[in-house]
Amino acid sequence: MTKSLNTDYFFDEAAYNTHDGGYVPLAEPKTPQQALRIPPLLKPDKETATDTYYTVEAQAGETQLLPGKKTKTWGYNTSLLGQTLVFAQGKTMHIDLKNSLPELTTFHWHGLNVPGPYTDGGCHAPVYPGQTRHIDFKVDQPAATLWLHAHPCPSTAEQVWKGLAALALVTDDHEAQLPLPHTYGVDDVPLILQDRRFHEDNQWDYEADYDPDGVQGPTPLINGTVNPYFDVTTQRLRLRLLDGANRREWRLHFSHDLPFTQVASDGGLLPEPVAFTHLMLTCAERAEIIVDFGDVTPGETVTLYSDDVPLVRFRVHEFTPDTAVLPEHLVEMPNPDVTPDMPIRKVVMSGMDETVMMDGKKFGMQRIDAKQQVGNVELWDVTNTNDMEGGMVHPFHMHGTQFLVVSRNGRAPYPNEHGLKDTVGVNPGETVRLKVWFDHTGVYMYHCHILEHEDGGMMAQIEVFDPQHPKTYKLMDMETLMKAVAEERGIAVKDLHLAGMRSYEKMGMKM
Ligand SMILES: [Cu+2]
Repeated sequence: MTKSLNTDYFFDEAAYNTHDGGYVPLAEPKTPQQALRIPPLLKPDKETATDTYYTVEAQAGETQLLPGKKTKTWGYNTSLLGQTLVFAQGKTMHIDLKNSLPELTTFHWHGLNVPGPYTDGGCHAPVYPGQTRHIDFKVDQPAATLWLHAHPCPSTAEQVWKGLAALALVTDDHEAQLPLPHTYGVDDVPLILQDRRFHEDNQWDYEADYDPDGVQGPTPLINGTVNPYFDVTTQRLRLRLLDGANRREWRLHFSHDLPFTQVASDGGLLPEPVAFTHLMLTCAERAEIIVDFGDVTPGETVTLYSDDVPLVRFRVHEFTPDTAVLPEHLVEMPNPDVTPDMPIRKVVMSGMDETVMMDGKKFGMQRIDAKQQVGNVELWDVTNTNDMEGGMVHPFHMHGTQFLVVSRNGRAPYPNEHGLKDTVGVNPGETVRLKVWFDHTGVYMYHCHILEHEDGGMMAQIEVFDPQHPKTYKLMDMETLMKAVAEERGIAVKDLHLAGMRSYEKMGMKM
């Protein structure tokens, strides 16, 4: 067990979202506490020793979030968020992606090592209303908390805001035999951290709340629950934390600074457990933490906060003493050598509001910005040059790979960044060096995961190629997408004004 206890958030305080011009502070809900919703596990259509068959249906519905009128929401196999998928390592998944929404969407598997761009489910893989797309892939990565979310250009942010986000848990034999809590919903509990603003009749209104630097709301929404409590019936609780918000950072800590142990990050187990009292997550990052209630008297409540606002109240009940001790070493980390003679790749995230760009350009769907040979191991230097008004942290995300964080401005990464990651928060004026390799060929997006920044163009794409087997890809184009969306809405293309398009329009650029 790591002896040192980390008590700070590590990120640059001056760049916290609390300093944004348009920052929306969280407020403690005034409505009664309710039991934390646990996303149900999705039942496979069929399962054999080697194969699992799922149907994932994007659908519109209504959800009782506040007393009074239900809120119109979207979800996967449910009215809000989604049912949780389980991907057992080594098995082949066969998934029908069904779109029962009134508009086109895509199904992106965030953190999953699969071929791009169609299986990966970015902007090039739209599923039109009433249609179904089928994907198959072999699960070939370690146990991890991944997620599924919509990723259509340029409406990713709006569709996620409406509710399109679900969990996908990769399992493997190594993780299963570790002394970690494993009972889903009882001592192994996901916490999808989001925020929303409720308007008249308890409805969400993305357009009304639009901010090109990221849409926020004052009400914490945890697994789609306003003001949740959770009944703790075991000494140790494993929380799978996901920053599923469009823009919000979460600065997490428990009442009385109860320490906790992080055991996994985005791509799976950390090489060693790390003890914390405070933990900051940027958009799309995940952390699995073990909270030990051994010193808490049954009957007491332990509260999880972000900054000074309560998120979840853990009501501690009687439990059987648990003496399990985590091993000092959790998993062997892959650390391949960099391929000789490869120049260091440079990526620059710049700007704020409508000026956001990647390498001085806004995203172009039909433009390949970089190429990397499959299997090659390269260093990527990812820089955030945005220092306007103290700047902001941009969470840099790559599709199709789990990378290693090598350094931050030449110094060691944060204590919980020694595992595989797919998203890393980059401070203003900082260069984060990554070690990047891809196992599959394809076209993959990489972008800021503040969802309004990616829709606004802080995004690029890389082709991962195999020189022995060159491929061509049918890449989507804006014209086709805009025509489809206009048709769905029964309006002319010229009258279509999706939020994400405004950043391009204001900069006089074409999508
Ligand atoms: Cu950003």
